[in-house]
Amino acid sequence: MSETIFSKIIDREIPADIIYEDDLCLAFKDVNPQAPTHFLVIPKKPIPKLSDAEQGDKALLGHLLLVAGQVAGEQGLEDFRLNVNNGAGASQTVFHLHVHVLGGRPFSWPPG
Ligand code: DGP
Repeated sequence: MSETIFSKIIDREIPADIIYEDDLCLAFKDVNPQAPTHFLVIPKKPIPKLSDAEQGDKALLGHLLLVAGQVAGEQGLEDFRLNVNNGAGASQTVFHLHVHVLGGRPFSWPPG
């Protein structure tokens, strides 16, 4: 996989407002927030998009969701929305798997 802006954040080559890190993943504030609270949870493993994940990534994917919920709580969110864009046609722009976590405002359904 070619290097992305997110692998540079993992490697501390470019700055980010990192709010959580462990051996498997990183959470940091989105540079272009779409809600009062908007952060991203990314695996350190460079999986380009969700549909590239494999059976061996099962525990990692579960970990990303658990971390998303835990950090949302730490950020003071009770209600929040998770979003994963898979592919350019679904508005994915950075091809390193990431879970958007948004909160602090009402969300409508269905999403746009
Ligand atoms: P997506 O469209 O799902 O690929 O979302 C990519 C998100 O990544 C988008 O909401 C903006 C955010 N983003 C892009 N570049 C940077 C960056 O350099 N730093 C941070 N913190 N966020 C970024």
